Amino acid sequence: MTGTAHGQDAGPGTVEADEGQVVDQPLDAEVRPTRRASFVVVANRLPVDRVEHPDGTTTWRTSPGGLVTALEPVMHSHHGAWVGWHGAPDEVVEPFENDGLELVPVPLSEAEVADYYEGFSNGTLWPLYHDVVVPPEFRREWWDAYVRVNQRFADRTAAVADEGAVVWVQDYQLQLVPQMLRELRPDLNIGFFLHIPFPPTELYVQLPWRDQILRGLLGADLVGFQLGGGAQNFLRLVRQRLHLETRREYVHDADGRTVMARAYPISIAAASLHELASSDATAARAAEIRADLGEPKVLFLGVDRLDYTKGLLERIQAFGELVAEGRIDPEEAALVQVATPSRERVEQYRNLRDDIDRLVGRINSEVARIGRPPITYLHASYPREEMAALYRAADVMIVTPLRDGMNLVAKEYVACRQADDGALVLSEFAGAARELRQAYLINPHDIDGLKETMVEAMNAPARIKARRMRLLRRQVFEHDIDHWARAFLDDLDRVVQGKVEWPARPAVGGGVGVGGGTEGAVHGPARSQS
Ligand code: GDG
Repeated sequence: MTGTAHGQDAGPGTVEADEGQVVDQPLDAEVRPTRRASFVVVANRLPVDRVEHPDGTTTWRTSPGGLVTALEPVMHSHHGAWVGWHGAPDEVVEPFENDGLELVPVPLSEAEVADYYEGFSNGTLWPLYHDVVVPPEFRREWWDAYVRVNQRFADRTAAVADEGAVVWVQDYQLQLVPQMLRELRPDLNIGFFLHIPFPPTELYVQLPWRDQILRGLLGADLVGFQLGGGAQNFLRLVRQRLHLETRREYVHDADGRTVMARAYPISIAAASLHELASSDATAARAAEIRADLGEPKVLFLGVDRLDYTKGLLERIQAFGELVAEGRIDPEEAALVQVATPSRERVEQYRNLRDDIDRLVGRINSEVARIGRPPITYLHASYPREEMAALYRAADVMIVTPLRDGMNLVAKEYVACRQADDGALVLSEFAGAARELRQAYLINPHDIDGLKETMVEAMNAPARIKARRMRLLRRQVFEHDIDHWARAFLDDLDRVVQGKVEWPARPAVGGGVGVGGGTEGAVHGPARSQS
């Protein structure tokens, strides 16, 4: 397998760089979009990467990643704009059009990348929201940068959004944007979706800026979470910390607006991924992968960003012990682990990489025989086609996060099945476990349990696997990315059109909401005007 960076060739979604030019302007200069848009996505990163060619020319190419994978189909069905960082620090790039989308680059200085992105987003919020798997750091200069950069995102979004546009803000890096944007543009309809878990209140309240972030999110009309539990945590905090009235999924905000908080489990473009996996080229590549690995009877596969939340060490440890104990014969079974490079300037990620290198090296070296090592560890990023071939080739997919908002890899594996074969071993701490009940569910902290389940999945009779996979496939194909986006955008529309009634308070007992407010009153969720 070749570890090429994916998509090196110019192809669809590639534009020449006479558009998207670097200009000599301050970072906070006013932005001039080429046109205004009625649908705007705001995310930390633009869905493109710049490619510099040997002849000195540069192009922009559609880039991979969880969020991009998730939103691409939605953006293409709308004529929209996308606001996000273009990936290079200390550089101002003019808005440009790519593949029918207006792209609005948000510049970040080198220090802001360190403080807003690597610092507050990935050193404070990411671990805090993932059950403090590693200790979050609370640094005031990181928070200051987070506020400043969120304001810049809000300013740029306000410049590109048309009157009354729908703006969909994405994820934990931009939680202050809804409120900042509402202050600038009360005419906008604002949705926010959090891709990672929203933590239990006991953990969340550690955050020194807990109230500011809750207020930031409440600037949206609709706040979406992966799971109902996240929405519940948020609603509880809004009551406890901000003393606002909530009833069922609704918050009655101080300015008289109704904000809805609800779960929208994200998914994948299942049909198009299945089509890719079904092609002759993918079939040939899948066969080639198995041949290169020595035609194992059972091919285990792991695919993750290299992140401490993903349970990579637990999984590799479990596989290594099964090999050492002779319960997995390395002549007959192999593990391929793809670990896509991620956040490499953050210390904990560098440490994790070293730990995995050591563990894989130890396991492979302990199998004292000449031939292929039992673990093929690939610290690289691959094209979509190669991912589809890997998924197609694998007999047992192992997804073991310690905490994960959803986990798209689990759904992608299911979508790539050609028949009701294969087995999915899935952590109960991935959001996906709520929907994929027929997976082999495991607790990744319980290495013995994980080992038992890996053996069970490996040896399960075809008929048992088929029954499970049939149900998994139905779930994934019936709840795809279009379903997710439609559900969110339809609800956003209902909230802003005033179709969602502030629920009447139940007569006695029951009722989720507590707190002050007008007893029994029914408010239409008025759209706030300036
Ligand atoms: C966050 C949340 C939530 C990985 N390596 C390659 C590659 N990938 C793709 C996978 C998948 C995506 O990246 C990873 O998505 P996940 O959902 O597994 O995880 P996060 O990156 O942590 O995403 C997560 C998600 O947002 C969406 O809301 O599910 O819980 O943490 O699509 O296939 N793609 C290619 N080459 C690689 O080497 N092309």
